Amino acid sequence: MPITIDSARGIFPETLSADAVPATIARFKQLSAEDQLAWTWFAYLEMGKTITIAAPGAASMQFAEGTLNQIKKMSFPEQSQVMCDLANNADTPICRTYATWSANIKLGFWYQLGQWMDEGIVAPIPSGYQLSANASAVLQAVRELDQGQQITVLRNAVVDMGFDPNKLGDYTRVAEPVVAPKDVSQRTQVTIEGINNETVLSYMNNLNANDFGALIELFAPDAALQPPFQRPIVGRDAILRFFNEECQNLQLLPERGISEPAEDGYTQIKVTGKVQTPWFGAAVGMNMAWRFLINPKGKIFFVAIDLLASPKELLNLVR
Ligand code: 45D
Repeated sequence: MPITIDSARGIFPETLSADAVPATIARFKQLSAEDQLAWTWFAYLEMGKTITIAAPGAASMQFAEGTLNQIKKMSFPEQSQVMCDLANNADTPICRTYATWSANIKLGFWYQLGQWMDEGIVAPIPSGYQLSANASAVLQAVRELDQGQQITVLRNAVVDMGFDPNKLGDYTRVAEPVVAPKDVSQRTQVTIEGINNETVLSYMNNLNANDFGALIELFAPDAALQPPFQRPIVGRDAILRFFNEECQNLQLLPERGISEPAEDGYTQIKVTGKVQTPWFGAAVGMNMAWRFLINPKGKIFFVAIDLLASPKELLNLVR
Protein backbone atom coordinates (compact mmCIF):
# COMPACT_ATOMS: atom_id res chain seq x y z
CA MET A 1 0.00 0.00 0.00
CA PRO A 2 1.39 3.42 -0.88
CA ILE A 3 2.16 5.72 2.03
CA THR A 4 -0.45 8.44 2.62
CA ILE A 5 -0.84 11.11 5.27
CA ASP A 6 -3.57 9.02 6.81
CA SER A 7 -1.37 5.94 7.05
CA ALA A 8 1.54 8.06 8.30
CA ARG A 9 -0.58 9.26 11.24
CA GLY A 10 -0.48 5.71 12.58
CA ILE A 11 3.31 5.31 12.89
CA PHE A 12 4.55 4.36 16.36
CA PRO A 13 1.01 3.45 17.51
CA GLU A 14 2.26 2.65 21.02
CA THR A 15 2.75 6.37 21.70
CA LEU A 16 0.43 7.34 24.57
CA SER A 17 -0.71 10.94 24.25
CA ALA A 18 -2.35 12.93 27.03
CA ASP A 19 -6.00 12.04 26.38
CA ALA A 20 -6.86 13.74 29.66
CA VAL A 21 -6.45 17.10 27.89
CA PRO A 22 -9.24 16.75 25.28
CA ALA A 23 -11.34 14.90 27.87
CA THR A 24 -11.05 17.84 30.29
CA ILE A 25 -11.83 20.36 27.53
CA ALA A 26 -14.93 18.38 26.53
CA ARG A 27 -16.18 18.47 30.13
CA PHE A 28 -15.35 22.18 30.40
CA LYS A 29 -17.43 22.95 27.30
CA GLN A 30 -20.49 21.40 28.91
CA LEU A 31 -20.45 24.05 31.66
CA SER A 32 -22.49 27.26 31.54
CA ALA A 33 -20.62 30.38 30.35
CA GLU A 34 -20.56 31.80 33.92
CA ASP A 35 -19.15 28.56 35.22
CA GLN A 36 -16.59 28.44 32.42
CA LEU A 37 -15.28 31.89 33.31
CA ALA A 38 -15.22 31.17 37.03
CA TRP A 39 -13.66 27.77 36.37
CA THR A 40 -10.93 29.32 34.23
CA TRP A 41 -10.32 31.94 36.89
CA PHE A 42 -9.95 29.32 39.63
CA ALA A 43 -7.83 27.07 37.41
CA TYR A 44 -5.62 30.05 36.58
CA LEU A 45 -5.25 30.97 40.27
CA GLU A 46 -4.50 27.37 41.09
CA MET A 47 -1.81 27.22 38.43
CA GLY A 48 -0.42 30.54 39.67
CA LYS A 49 0.51 28.88 42.96
CA THR A 50 3.32 26.98 41.27
CA ILE A 51 4.03 28.73 37.95
CA THR A 52 3.64 32.24 36.62
CA ILE A 53 3.45 33.52 33.09
CA ALA A 54 6.76 34.95 31.95
CA ALA A 55 6.43 38.59 30.86
CA PRO A 56 4.21 38.19 27.80
CA GLY A 57 5.56 39.49 24.54
CA ALA A 58 4.41 43.09 24.13
CA ALA A 59 3.40 42.33 20.56
CA SER A 60 0.75 39.82 21.57
CA MET A 61 -1.03 42.53 23.56
CA GLN A 62 -0.59 45.41 21.14
CA PHE A 63 -2.89 43.85 18.54
CA ALA A 64 -5.67 43.40 21.08
CA GLU A 65 -5.26 46.91 22.48
CA GLY A 66 -8.25 48.45 20.70
CA THR A 67 -10.60 45.78 21.99
CA LEU A 68 -9.05 45.84 25.46
CA ASN A 69 -9.57 49.60 25.72
CA GLN A 70 -13.15 49.26 24.52
CA ILE A 71 -13.80 46.71 27.30
CA LYS A 72 -12.01 48.83 29.88
CA LYS A 73 -14.51 51.67 29.32
CA MET A 74 -17.57 49.44 29.84
CA SER A 75 -19.63 48.98 32.99
CA PHE A 76 -19.10 45.79 35.01
CA PRO A 77 -22.29 44.12 33.70
CA GLU A 78 -21.27 44.94 30.11
CA GLN A 79 -17.79 43.52 30.71
CA SER A 80 -19.21 40.33 32.19
CA GLN A 81 -21.46 40.06 29.15
CA VAL A 82 -18.47 40.34 26.76
CA MET A 83 -16.65 37.58 28.64
CA CYS A 84 -19.74 35.34 28.62
CA ASP A 85 -20.21 36.02 24.90
CA LEU A 86 -16.64 34.87 24.27
CA ALA A 87 -17.21 31.67 26.26
CA ASN A 88 -20.52 31.13 24.42
CA ASN A 89 -18.93 31.54 20.96
CA ALA A 90 -21.57 34.23 20.35
CA ASP A 91 -21.86 36.29 17.17
CA THR A 92 -20.90 39.80 18.33
CA PRO A 93 -18.40 42.32 16.92
CA ILE A 94 -15.90 41.58 19.71
CA CYS A 95 -16.29 37.81 19.27
CA ARG A 96 -15.68 38.27 15.54
CA THR A 97 -12.55 40.33 16.14
CA TYR A 98 -11.33 37.72 18.63
CA ALA A 99 -11.79 35.03 15.98
CA THR A 100 -9.27 36.74 13.69
CA TRP A 101 -6.48 36.59 16.30
CA SER A 102 -3.68 34.03 16.55
CA ALA A 103 -3.49 31.89 19.69
CA ASN A 104 -0.82 34.15 21.21
CA ILE A 105 -2.91 37.27 20.78
CA LYS A 106 -5.91 35.55 22.38
CA LEU A 107 -3.71 34.52 25.31
CA GLY A 108 -2.27 38.02 25.65
CA PHE A 109 -5.78 39.49 25.64
CA TRP A 110 -6.93 37.20 28.47
CA TYR A 111 -3.71 37.76 30.37
CA GLN A 112 -4.46 41.49 30.40
CA LEU A 113 -8.13 40.97 31.31
CA GLY A 114 -7.05 38.69 34.16
CA GLN A 115 -4.74 41.40 35.50
CA TRP A 116 -7.51 43.98 35.25
CA MET A 117 -9.94 41.64 36.99
CA ASP A 118 -7.39 41.32 39.77
CA GLU A 119 -6.99 45.10 39.98
CA GLY A 120 -10.75 45.76 39.93
CA ILE A 121 -10.66 47.50 36.53
CA VAL A 122 -12.66 44.69 34.90
CA ALA A 123 -15.61 42.87 36.51
CA PRO A 124 -14.14 40.15 38.75
CA ILE A 125 -15.62 36.74 39.42
CA PRO A 126 -18.02 37.60 42.30
CA SER A 127 -16.34 36.75 45.61
CA GLY A 128 -17.97 33.65 47.03
CA TYR A 129 -19.02 32.45 43.55
CA GLN A 130 -20.06 28.82 43.94
CA LEU A 131 -18.98 26.57 41.10
CA SER A 132 -21.58 23.97 40.10
CA ALA A 133 -20.83 20.41 41.16
CA ASN A 134 -19.77 19.59 37.61
CA ALA A 135 -17.43 22.56 37.41
CA SER A 136 -15.85 21.60 40.75
CA ALA A 137 -15.31 18.09 39.46
CA VAL A 138 -13.61 19.42 36.31
CA LEU A 139 -11.45 21.68 38.48
CA GLN A 140 -10.40 18.66 40.51
CA ALA A 141 -9.59 16.82 37.26
CA VAL A 142 -7.29 19.61 36.10
CA ARG A 143 -5.49 19.65 39.47
CA GLU A 144 -4.48 16.06 38.85
CA LEU A 145 -2.83 16.78 35.48
CA ASP A 146 0.85 17.55 35.11
CA GLN A 147 1.78 21.18 34.47
CA GLY A 148 2.32 20.72 30.75
CA GLN A 149 -1.17 19.29 30.46
CA GLN A 150 -2.66 22.04 32.66
CA ILE A 151 -1.29 24.84 30.52
CA THR A 152 -2.48 23.03 27.40
CA VAL A 153 -6.02 22.80 28.79
CA LEU A 154 -6.00 26.54 29.53
CA ARG A 155 -4.54 27.38 26.15
CA ASN A 156 -7.09 25.27 24.29
CA ALA A 157 -9.96 26.75 26.32
CA VAL A 158 -8.83 30.25 25.30
CA VAL A 159 -8.24 29.34 21.65
CA ASP A 160 -11.74 27.86 21.31
CA MET A 161 -13.51 30.98 22.61
CA GLY A 162 -15.09 33.68 20.44
CA PHE A 163 -16.94 33.39 17.13
CA ASP A 164 -16.12 30.34 15.00
CA PRO A 165 -13.37 31.47 12.55
CA ASN A 166 -14.71 28.99 9.97
CA LYS A 167 -17.92 31.02 9.80
CA LEU A 168 -16.13 34.34 9.23
CA GLY A 169 -15.75 33.97 5.47
CA ASP A 170 -12.81 35.93 4.07
CA TYR A 171 -10.87 37.71 6.75
CA THR A 172 -7.42 39.01 7.58
CA ARG A 173 -5.65 36.95 10.19
CA VAL A 174 -4.01 38.94 12.95
CA ALA A 175 -0.75 37.55 14.29
CA GLU A 176 2.43 38.91 15.79
CA PRO A 177 5.04 39.98 13.24
CA VAL A 178 7.61 37.34 12.39
CA VAL A 179 10.84 37.89 14.31
CA ALA A 180 14.18 37.62 12.54
CA PRO A 181 15.82 34.21 12.87
CA LYS A 182 18.48 33.96 15.56
CA ASP A 183 21.91 35.07 14.51
CA VAL A 184 24.08 32.09 13.54
CA SER A 185 26.46 32.86 16.44
CA GLN A 186 23.55 32.58 18.91
CA ARG A 187 22.29 29.20 17.74
CA THR A 188 22.51 26.00 19.72
CA GLN A 189 22.74 22.50 18.30
CA VAL A 190 20.74 19.68 19.79
CA THR A 191 22.04 16.17 20.25
CA ILE A 192 19.60 13.26 20.39
CA GLU A 193 20.63 9.93 21.85
CA GLY A 194 20.16 7.28 19.14
CA ILE A 195 19.54 9.75 16.28
CA ASN A 196 21.97 11.14 13.73
CA ASN A 197 19.46 11.86 10.96
CA GLU A 198 20.40 15.29 9.54
CA THR A 199 16.82 16.23 8.67
CA VAL A 200 15.56 15.62 12.19
CA LEU A 201 18.51 17.43 13.79
CA SER A 202 18.05 20.40 11.42
CA TYR A 203 14.31 20.46 12.19
CA MET A 204 15.03 20.92 15.88
CA ASN A 205 17.85 23.43 15.36
CA ASN A 206 15.95 25.58 12.85
CA LEU A 207 12.80 25.65 14.96
CA ASN A 208 14.87 26.67 18.01
CA ALA A 209 16.44 29.45 15.92
CA ASN A 210 13.07 30.72 14.56
CA ASP A 211 14.55 30.01 11.13
CA PHE A 212 11.29 29.04 9.47
CA GLY A 213 12.67 29.65 5.97
CA ALA A 214 15.32 26.97 6.42
CA LEU A 215 12.88 24.81 8.38
CA ILE A 216 10.25 24.64 5.63
CA GLU A 217 12.91 23.52 3.12
CA LEU A 218 13.14 20.27 5.10
CA PHE A 219 9.54 19.41 4.16
CA ALA A 220 8.32 17.65 1.01
CA PRO A 221 5.80 19.72 -1.05
CA ASP A 222 2.91 17.44 -0.06
CA ALA A 223 4.01 17.14 3.59
CA ALA A 224 1.81 17.40 6.66
CA LEU A 225 2.43 18.49 10.24
CA GLN A 226 0.09 17.39 12.99
CA PRO A 227 0.18 19.58 16.14
CA PRO A 228 -1.00 18.10 19.46
CA PHE A 229 -4.75 17.31 19.47
CA GLN A 230 -5.22 18.77 15.98
CA ARG A 231 -5.82 17.57 12.43
CA PRO A 232 -2.76 17.54 10.17
CA ILE A 233 -1.83 20.83 8.49
CA VAL A 234 -1.21 19.89 4.87
CA GLY A 235 1.15 21.48 2.34
CA ARG A 236 4.21 23.67 2.72
CA ASP A 237 2.36 27.01 2.49
CA ALA A 238 -0.01 26.14 5.32
CA ILE A 239 2.80 24.68 7.43
CA LEU A 240 4.97 27.76 6.94
CA ARG A 241 2.09 30.03 7.94
CA PHE A 242 1.59 27.93 11.07
CA PHE A 243 5.30 28.23 11.95
CA ASN A 244 5.21 32.00 11.47
CA GLU A 245 2.03 32.46 13.49
CA GLU A 246 2.31 29.95 16.30
CA CYS A 247 5.89 28.75 16.70
CA GLN A 248 8.09 31.70 17.57
CA ASN A 249 10.50 31.33 20.46
CA LEU A 250 9.72 27.74 21.32
CA GLN A 251 12.48 25.75 22.98
CA LEU A 252 12.76 22.17 21.80
CA LEU A 253 14.83 19.92 24.06
CA PRO A 254 14.79 16.51 22.40
CA GLU A 255 16.44 13.75 24.44
CA ARG A 256 16.38 10.39 22.69
CA GLY A 257 14.96 8.58 19.71
CA ILE A 258 14.75 5.58 17.47
CA SER A 259 15.12 5.37 13.70
CA GLU A 260 14.15 2.48 11.46
CA PRO A 261 13.37 1.75 7.83
CA ALA A 262 9.71 1.90 6.73
CA GLU A 263 7.99 0.90 3.46
CA ASP A 264 9.04 2.25 0.03
CA GLY A 265 12.43 3.53 1.17
CA TYR A 266 10.95 5.82 3.82
CA THR A 267 12.44 6.12 7.33
CA GLN A 268 10.36 6.43 10.49
CA ILE A 269 11.85 8.20 13.46
CA LYS A 270 10.43 8.80 16.90
CA VAL A 271 12.02 11.34 19.22
CA THR A 272 10.98 12.19 22.78
CA GLY A 273 11.95 15.10 24.98
CA LYS A 274 10.76 18.39 26.43
CA VAL A 275 9.31 21.54 24.91
CA GLN A 276 9.14 24.93 26.59
CA THR A 277 6.75 27.69 25.54
CA PRO A 278 7.78 31.35 25.76
CA TRP A 279 4.75 31.89 28.04
CA PHE A 280 6.27 29.89 30.89
CA GLY A 281 9.91 29.50 29.88
CA ALA A 282 11.98 26.91 31.71
CA ALA A 283 9.33 26.69 34.47
CA VAL A 284 7.28 24.18 32.46
CA GLY A 285 8.81 21.39 30.42
CA MET A 286 6.13 19.64 28.41
CA ASN A 287 6.74 15.94 27.77
CA MET A 288 6.55 15.53 24.02
CA ALA A 289 7.10 13.10 21.18
CA TRP A 290 7.82 13.78 17.52
CA ARG A 291 6.91 11.02 15.07
CA PHE A 292 8.63 11.67 11.72
CA LEU A 293 8.20 9.90 8.42
CA ILE A 294 11.07 10.88 6.12
CA ASN A 295 10.85 10.22 2.37
CA PRO A 296 13.62 8.56 0.33
CA LYS A 297 14.94 12.03 -0.63
CA GLY A 298 15.46 12.86 3.05
CA LYS A 299 12.51 15.29 3.20
CA ILE A 300 9.87 15.24 5.93
CA PHE A 301 6.67 13.73 4.55
CA PHE A 302 4.89 13.74 7.90
CA VAL A 303 5.54 14.76 11.48
CA ALA A 304 3.15 14.44 14.40
CA ILE A 305 3.82 16.29 17.64
CA ASP A 306 2.20 14.70 20.68
CA LEU A 307 1.84 15.82 24.27
CA LEU A 308 2.61 12.68 26.25
CA ALA A 309 0.42 11.05 28.87
CA SER A 310 3.20 10.82 31.47
CA PRO A 311 6.97 11.26 31.90
CA LYS A 312 7.25 7.49 31.62
CA GLU A 313 6.34 7.88 27.94
CA LEU A 314 9.65 9.69 27.37
CA LEU A 315 11.30 6.27 27.51
CA ASN A 316 8.77 4.55 25.26
CA LEU A 317 10.50 4.09 21.92
CA VAL A 318 8.62 0.95 20.93
CA ARG A 319 7.37 0.80 17.35
O1 45D B 1 -12.09 32.91 30.80
O2 45D B 1 7.85 20.69 16.79
C1 45D B 1 -9.06 34.41 33.22
C2 45D B 1 4.41 22.88 17.44
C3 45D B 1 -10.48 34.13 33.74
C4 45D B 1 5.28 23.10 16.20
C5 45D B 1 -8.80 33.81 31.87
C6 45D B 1 5.24 22.36 18.60
C7 45D B 1 -11.55 34.11 32.73
C8 45D B 1 6.14 21.96 15.85
C9 45D B 1 -8.14 33.85 34.26
C10 45D B 1 -8.82 35.90 33.11
C11 45D B 1 3.80 24.24 17.76
C12 45D B 1 3.30 21.91 17.14
C13 45D B 1 -9.82 33.30 31.07
C14 45D B 1 6.42 21.66 18.34
C15 45D B 1 -11.21 33.40 31.48
C16 45D B 1 6.87 21.41 17.01
C17 45D B 1 -7.39 33.83 31.42
C18 45D B 1 4.67 22.36 19.95
C19 45D B 1 -9.57 32.65 29.77
C20 45D B 1 7.24 21.13 19.43
C21 45D B 1 -6.61 32.76 31.24
C22 45D B 1 4.53 23.44 20.76
C23 45D B 1 -5.23 32.85 30.80
C24 45D B 1 3.77 23.38 22.00
C25 45D B 1 -4.56 34.18 30.75
C26 45D B 1 3.37 22.07 22.54
C27 45D B 1 -4.58 31.70 30.47
C28 45D B 1 3.42 24.56 22.60
C29 45D B 1 -3.26 31.62 29.91
C30 45D B 1 2.55 24.65 23.74
C31 45D B 1 -2.74 30.42 29.52
C32 45D B 1 2.26 25.85 24.33
C33 45D B 1 -1.47 30.27 28.79
C34 45D B 1 1.33 26.01 25.44
C35 45D B 1 -1.19 29.06 28.29
C36 45D B 1 1.13 27.25 25.96
C37 45D B 1 -0.58 31.44 28.60
C38 45D B 1 0.61 24.83 25.95
C39 45D B 1 -0.08 28.79 27.42
C40 45D B 1 0.14 27.55 26.97
